[in-house]
Amino acid sequence: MSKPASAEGQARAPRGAKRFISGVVEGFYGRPWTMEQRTELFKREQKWGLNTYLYAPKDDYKHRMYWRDLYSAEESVQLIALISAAKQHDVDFIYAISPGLDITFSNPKEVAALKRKLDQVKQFGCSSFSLLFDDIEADMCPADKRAFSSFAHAQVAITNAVYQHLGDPETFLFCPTDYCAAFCTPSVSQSSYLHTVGEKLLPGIDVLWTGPKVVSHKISVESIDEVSSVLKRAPVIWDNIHANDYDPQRIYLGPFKDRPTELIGKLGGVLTNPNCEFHLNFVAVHTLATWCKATADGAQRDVEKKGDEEQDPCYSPQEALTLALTDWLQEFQSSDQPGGRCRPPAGLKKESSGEEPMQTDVGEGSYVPGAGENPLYTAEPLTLADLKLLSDIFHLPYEYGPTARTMLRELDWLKRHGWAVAAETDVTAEWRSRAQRFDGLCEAVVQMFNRLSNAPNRRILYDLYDYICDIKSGVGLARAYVKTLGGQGGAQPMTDDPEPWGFRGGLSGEFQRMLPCHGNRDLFRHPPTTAVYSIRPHRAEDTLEVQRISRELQSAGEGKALLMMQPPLIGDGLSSGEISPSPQCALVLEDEMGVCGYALALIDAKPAATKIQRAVSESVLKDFPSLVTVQVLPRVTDPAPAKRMIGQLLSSVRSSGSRGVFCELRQSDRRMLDFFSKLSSFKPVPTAGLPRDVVAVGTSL
Ligand code: GDL
Repeated sequence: MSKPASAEGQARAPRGAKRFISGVVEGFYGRPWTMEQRTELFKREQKWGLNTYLYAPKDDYKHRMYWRDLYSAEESVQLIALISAAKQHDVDFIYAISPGLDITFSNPKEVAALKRKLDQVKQFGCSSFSLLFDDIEADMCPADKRAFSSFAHAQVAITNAVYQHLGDPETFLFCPTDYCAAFCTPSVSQSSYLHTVGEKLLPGIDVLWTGPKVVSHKISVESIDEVSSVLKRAPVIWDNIHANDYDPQRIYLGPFKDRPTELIGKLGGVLTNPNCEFHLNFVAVHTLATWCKATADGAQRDVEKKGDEEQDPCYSPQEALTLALTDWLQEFQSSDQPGGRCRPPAGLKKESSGEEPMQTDVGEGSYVPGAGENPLYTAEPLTLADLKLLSDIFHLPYEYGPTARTMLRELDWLKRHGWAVAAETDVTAEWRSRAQRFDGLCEAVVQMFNRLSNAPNRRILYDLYDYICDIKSGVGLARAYVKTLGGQGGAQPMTDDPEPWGFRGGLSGEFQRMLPCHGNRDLFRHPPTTAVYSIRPHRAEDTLEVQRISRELQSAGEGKALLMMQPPLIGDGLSSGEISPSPQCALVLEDEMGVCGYALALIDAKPAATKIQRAVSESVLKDFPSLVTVQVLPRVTDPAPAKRMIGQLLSSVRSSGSRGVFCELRQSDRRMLDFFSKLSSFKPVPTAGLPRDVVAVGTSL
C-alpha cells in the first residue's frame, strides 16, 4: 500500500465485462474548472491510476441551464481538445448533461433536442455519456403527468431512448433524483421511484448514488447491498465527501475515508466530486487513488494491523494521507510562474553553501543589503508537518484531524476552568501550563501560514489563501481570549466594539448567530424544556424562600457538617435578608412549583464587604463597585431563564450608573461556576485577600 501510485494501478477486477470506474466528477456548483486545470487533472489521474472524468459542472451554461443549446465553433474546439487530452492520458471522458430543470419529457421535440446535443458531443470524439436528474423539482408538468405514470417512468424512458440512440455506449451513467437514502420515501427498500429505476432502466446503464446522505459520513457494505438489490445493479458512487460548494468557509484536505475497501467488489465505481478549488484537490484525488488500489496492495500491508476491527485491512487513511501530503509538498515547492521567486531560507545563503540554492531566483541587479541595513526578508520552507497541520484543520465534513481536535478540546477546558486562574488552586498551575501549550499550538498555525505564504507555487497558495487567512485570525482571537482569561494584560482585548476583522461577518453569519441551532449549540446542551418560567421583582414574602434556596445549595455543595466552616461571601448577607438589596435590584425566578431562583444586587458593595471584614481593593471597587448574587435550583436545567434574569438585573444596575459588578463564588459551587464561565461577559477578577476557596468574577457594564 505504501507503493507510490502508478499506471499499473489501473488494473481492477472487471465487473462482468466492465471495469471499475474510478476518478473525478466535476459536479459541484460554482465556477467550473478551466480547460488547463482539467488537462492537469487527466495527467494526475493517469499517474495515480484513476481512469474516469465525469464532466458535470453545475454552473456551466450548456451543461444544465441552457442544455438545449449546441456548442459554438469556439467552444467546440475547446471541448474537442479536452476530450482528446483525456484520451491521451487514458482517462475516460464522460460527458454529462442535466436537462431536468425544465425539460418536458413527453415532448418529442425535447427528446430530439437532447439527442441533437449529445450527437454533437459524440462528434467531438466523446463516447461515454451521462444523464443527470439530481437537484430538480420532483413535480411533473401536466403534460408529463398525462404521459407517464411517475417521474421515474419519465426519466427512465428518456434515458433509455438516449442510450439506445447513442448506440448503447460502453459507459452510460444515470443520476436519479433520489440519489441518496435520505431522499428515498419511505426508505430505500420501499422507494417506488428506485424500484422503477431498477426494473425499467436498461441493464447497460449504471446508476449514480451518493450513499446514505448527500454528503455521506460513512458508506457501509450493508447499505450498498440494500440499494443494489433495489437498483438491480451495483451503483457507481458519486462521492461528496470532499465537496465544499455548500459552505464558503470549508475546504477538505483530509483523506478519503470511512468507505470500507470491501465495497470495491460491490460497486460499479467511485467518482469523487471534490472541492471547487482545483488546486486543493491533491489529497482528495490522491487518497481516492490509493483506496482504489487497496486490494492489490493490501496483501502487502502490515499484518499486525489486521487484528484491529476498526481498521480496514487493506487501506489506512492515515498512511494514504501521508503519501498524498508528501507528494503535495513537492508540488508546493515547484514554482508555477515564470520568474517566480522564493528566497532561500535563512541559513542557506549563497556564501555559506557555495552554490545557488534550488528555486532561488536572485537575478542580476538583485538588491543585496549592505552592512547595517535591513537583511532581506526570509521565510522557512514549508514542511510536511505544516501540511499535516493544514489537513488536520481543514479535514473532512464530519471530522477534524488530531491537532485540530486537541485545540478545540484544550480551548474548551481552558474556558470551563477560567475560574481557576484567580483562585490559585491546584488547577491554576495546570491551567497555566495548558494555556501555554494552547498558545504553542496557535503559534504553529501562524508559522504554517507564514511558510505557506512563501511557497513558490502561487496557484495552490491563492486557492488556499482565504481559508488560511480565516483560520489565522480565528486562532488569533482564541489566543487573545485565553490570554485575557489568564489575566494577561497587553493581550489584544476582546472589545465590545471590535474591528470588522475581529469577528466573522456577513448577513448570513448574523442570521446563523440568531438561530437556535447554531453558534453556542454545544455550550448549553440540555434537553428541551417545556417548563414555563417567570421573572418578577422580589417581594418581602419571598425572603424566606430565598434564604431556603441559598442554604439548600450551600449545604449541597459542602455537606451539612462543613457548612459552618465555609468562608462567608459578601452576598450571603443579601440572600439571608440581613442586607437589603438596592432598589430595583432584586428579582426572583418562579416556575409552577414556586420560587426556584433569585438574583440580587447592591449598587455599592463596599459597606457589605466591610461588614464581613472583607478587604476588597480600591482598584477592584473602582472597576466593579457593585455586587450581585445569583442562585438557581438544580431542577431548572435550562440555563436560559437564569441568563435572562441576570441580564435584567445587570441592566437595572447599569441604569443606576454603576461601571461594573462582581460576584463571589465558592469553589464548591460548581454549578454557578460553570454558569458564569459560560456567560462570556464575566471574567475572573483578581482580588487579593479572598478566602482560599472563594473566587470572584466580574463584568463591566
Ligand atoms: C449535491 C449535488 C452536487 C453538489 C453536492 C454538494 C449530487 C448528485 N448533486 O446534491 O452537485 O456538488 O450536492 O453540495 O451530489
